[in-house]
Amino acid sequence: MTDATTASSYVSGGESLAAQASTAYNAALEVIASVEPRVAEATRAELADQRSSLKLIASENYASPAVLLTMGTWFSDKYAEGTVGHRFYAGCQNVDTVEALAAEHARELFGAPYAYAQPHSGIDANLVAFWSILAHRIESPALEKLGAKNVSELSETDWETLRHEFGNQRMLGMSLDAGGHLTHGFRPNISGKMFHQRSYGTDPSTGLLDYDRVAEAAREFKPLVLIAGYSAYPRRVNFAKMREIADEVGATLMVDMAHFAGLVAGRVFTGDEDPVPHAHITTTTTHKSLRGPRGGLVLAQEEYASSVDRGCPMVLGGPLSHVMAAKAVALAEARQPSFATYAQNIADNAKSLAEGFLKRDAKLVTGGTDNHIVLLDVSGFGLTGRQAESALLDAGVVTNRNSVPADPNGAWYTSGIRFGTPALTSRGFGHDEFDRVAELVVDVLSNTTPGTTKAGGPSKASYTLADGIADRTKAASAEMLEKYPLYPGLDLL
Ligand code: DSN
Repeated sequence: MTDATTASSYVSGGESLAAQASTAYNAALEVIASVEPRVAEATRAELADQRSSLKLIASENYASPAVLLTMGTWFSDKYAEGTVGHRFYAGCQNVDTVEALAAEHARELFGAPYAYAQPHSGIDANLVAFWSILAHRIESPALEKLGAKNVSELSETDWETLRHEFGNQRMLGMSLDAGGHLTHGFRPNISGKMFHQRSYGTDPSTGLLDYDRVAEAAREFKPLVLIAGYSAYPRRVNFAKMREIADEVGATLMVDMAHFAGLVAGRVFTGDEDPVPHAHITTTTTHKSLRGPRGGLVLAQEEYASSVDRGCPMVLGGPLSHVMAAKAVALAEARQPSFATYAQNIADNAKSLAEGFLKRDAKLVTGGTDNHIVLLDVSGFGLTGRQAESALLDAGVVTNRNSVPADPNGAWYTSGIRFGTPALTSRGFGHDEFDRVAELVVDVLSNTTPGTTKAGGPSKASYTLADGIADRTKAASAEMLEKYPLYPGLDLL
């Protein structure tokens, strides 16, 4: 096992490991090129792009070569619907091994009674959680009352009644513009259609979560599911308080920790800030701050285990066994002590980035950060999020635009840019580099002017970046990126 602190150390962990990874990738690219050379070329180009840009998308990271290589195997060819030891297909003994390992590492890492490694993504993990909550809270008691073992035994009338009840439950989650996720009850999303939904926002004057207001909304709305968690809220959440609110109104507390799972794994979030002991069900992705393969994971208290276990095939298609194998490898990496150092660095670096913006008079949602996200309100630069995102990309700074609370520009143009520190922290960036990143971003945005529409009005999309700024920024970034190379020693021919 190699040191997992940074992308420099986890790949170099020895020059011989980097040399072996080079051999593996060069051979793989040759085999791919013999069938479709354009895919091999795009794969090379992607590495070059990732190596040469400032990756600040809060939900992205760089997985280790061990994780990446694990995904490229014949596990991809195996069907394995069902659960470990109870499959709908023969010959799943090796899939059982890797799925059991992924679940064991997840339970140990997060101190969870039960873990389910099959979801293909975070949205799938959330769908499994919704299904599990409805099955446990609505279907099981109904079947018990009617003396039936499963829904096939129900009369048409009882089935219709159960379907009606299943489809008429309530969900309370954080609103999208306050930093919640689409799947937390946003109306256009399936979650907002499966459930009667209501959302809680943040305090308009501080941008912070107001637990009294959440409690008030919960008392009034009486949801079956209370969701905590976020994808663009730059602060920590008190999950013990959220559980108190859920208990008071008889709701199931579901926490979506997709964004900050790495900070939980690395024990940066502990006590009331650790969702796992407080939530009935916790969902996550494995590829963001957790730095694993692209995928999802569900953790649950025992009472929800059997319904989560039926996630496939009730909600999910056949598990991606090659990805479950990579989850086992990534979770093993995250159990190394060096991962805790990495996680702390993510949070420290976010503070450095926020301070870098604040000292240059930029406006941040909530005035700062205490997780891995910094949400910059770009209205002070006279720009929409869309203009800012594009100008930054021209200068080699990869971010994504994001709504700010009560955003006047809506979810498409937005007024914010979301920054995250997990990826560049993996490369080894520290305080000075993140301060420099803030300086470069402010320089680009200060030199961007909004365009006009054909009719002569203000455009929300077009912009002009002053001459020379893109090159100047790229040169400054290149200096830092060269000092902290991505996958050092991994040389493609
Ligand atoms: N797309 C993810 C993000 O960027 O936060 C959430 O699903």
